[in-house]
Amino acid sequence: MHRAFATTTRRQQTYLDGLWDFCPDPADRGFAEEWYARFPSPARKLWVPGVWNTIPPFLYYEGPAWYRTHFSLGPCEAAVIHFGSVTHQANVWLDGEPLGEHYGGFLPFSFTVLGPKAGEHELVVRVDNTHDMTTTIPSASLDWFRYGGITRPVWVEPLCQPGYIASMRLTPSVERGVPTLHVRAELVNVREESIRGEWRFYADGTLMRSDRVSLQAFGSEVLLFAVELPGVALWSPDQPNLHVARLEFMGDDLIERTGFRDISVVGQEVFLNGERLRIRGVNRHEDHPDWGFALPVHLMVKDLAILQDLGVNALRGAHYPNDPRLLDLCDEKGILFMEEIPLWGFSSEQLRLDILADRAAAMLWAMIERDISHPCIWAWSLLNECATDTPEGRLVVEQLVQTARELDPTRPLTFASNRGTADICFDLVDIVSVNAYHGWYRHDMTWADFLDQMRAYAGDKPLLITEFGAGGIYGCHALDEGVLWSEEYQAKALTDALEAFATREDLLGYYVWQFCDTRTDPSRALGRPRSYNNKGLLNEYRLPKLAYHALKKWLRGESPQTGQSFTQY
Ligand code: ADA
Repeated sequence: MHRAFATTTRRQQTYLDGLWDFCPDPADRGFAEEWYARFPSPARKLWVPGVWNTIPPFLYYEGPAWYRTHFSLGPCEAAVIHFGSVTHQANVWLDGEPLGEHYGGFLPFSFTVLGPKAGEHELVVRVDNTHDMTTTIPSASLDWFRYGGITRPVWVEPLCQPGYIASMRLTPSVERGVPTLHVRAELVNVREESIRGEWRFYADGTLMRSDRVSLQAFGSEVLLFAVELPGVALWSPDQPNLHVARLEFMGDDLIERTGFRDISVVGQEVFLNGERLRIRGVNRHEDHPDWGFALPVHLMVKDLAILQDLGVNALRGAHYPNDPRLLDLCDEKGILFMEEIPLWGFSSEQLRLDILADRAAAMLWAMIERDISHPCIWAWSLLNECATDTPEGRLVVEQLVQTARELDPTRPLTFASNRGTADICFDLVDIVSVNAYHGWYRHDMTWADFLDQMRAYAGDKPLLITEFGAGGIYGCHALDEGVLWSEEYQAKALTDALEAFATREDLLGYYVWQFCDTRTDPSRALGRPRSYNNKGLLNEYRLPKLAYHALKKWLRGESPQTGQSFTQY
């Protein structure tokens, strides 16, 4: 399944999970030797969805690699082949013929094949996870591992009728107190003759709208309408009420799930359904030693159970669009989510390059398009630690703000900055978000002074700490909490920061860096023992460190240092 619920009652969906033929192509010979038509033999086998960098001998392989599988189709009008995510460049062939290509890991794409023959088909994908400093997002400078692979499900949908629903985007909002759903859907005709049919839109099983529509030969029609649902229960972290929307057209249907909540920014505060919001969150990469980016669903369920045990109310999907199933689970559990594109650490020289600015806008668009219906998403983040203290950074932020607002005027926008008071882009967004590591990378200023400084700078906008934390190697203990890399040091640095935050009524909240230890780029080994980013509250196998227990106590209103109860703002 590519979602945590069924997305259709009518279409057949064949998931291509399994062992695919696999051939790395370090010399990049595959195109010239037409591997899409003659796959090298004998081939290795690799599990899809997955990454190749968890399996010797490909632990550090970066470059092109080819995958092949087979599937069969019965008689049908057309078939759609969906990819949940390929990191990062994908070129796809069906039966030796090119279907198309896609750039942008962590985001979905699909191809529609008209009139495919019934029987066996061969699907070949060339995946390239090469990262560079001038064309790719993310770039080659990273603090996470540059995994390559077909990292999320691939599935085929045969379409047995001429008209089908190509997409459905739901934007939930609460307008003048009334839960409202803005619907955009695209209906497509896959036949060479015009067709006419009825569409029907249901909310929680009740027919809300219907109409007849004519589609030209191979034509399409966009439906745009809003439905009001007065009286339906709102979504909130305490009561994550969800609602099901279903669109039907000529024997096809698509299902999406959503929830209604009102998010507004007023001065220094953010309100959720009229109540002052406080973020108590953690940052989380999609990473595990055995799975890389391609986390199985049971691990997502486990991670969320750990987060609930910890007592946080929010996740930041640092630093890229997360698996939609994780977002579905956050919707169900009432965990607030901040999502961002992997525009991480780009310099002004990079941001000046059109290809990067265009790719960033395209990725932002695709992320919002994919995830707009999730009630758990309370804000979009445009980037992380880029040159937002330069005019080049400002131009890119302007472009991204415009892109995001065009698609989703309902959610606040922000970006995570490490430029402090030198940042020149905060006026363009709704929330001032800062990453800061006092007590770890920096010892020249206290948290209290930093927060005073940032408050003065943020003026009448909400202030959010999108990252803070310290390194601690699991199992490394010291009698003295001043010993760097010990669990004791990490827990102390975290608690010091939390104590400073607790005195600030004007702080929207914080996200700890980070949920668990994550594999990082080998070039960072000197500052990253084990080649891991060791700032996790848990280690990479999800075993808790002292910092986990300290935060858990803190979130229950008990000071880990004095054991006394206190009130948090
Ligand atoms: C940055 C960055 C994170 C991580 C962190 C760290 O703030 O955004 O991805 O690299 O620093 O651990 O230093």
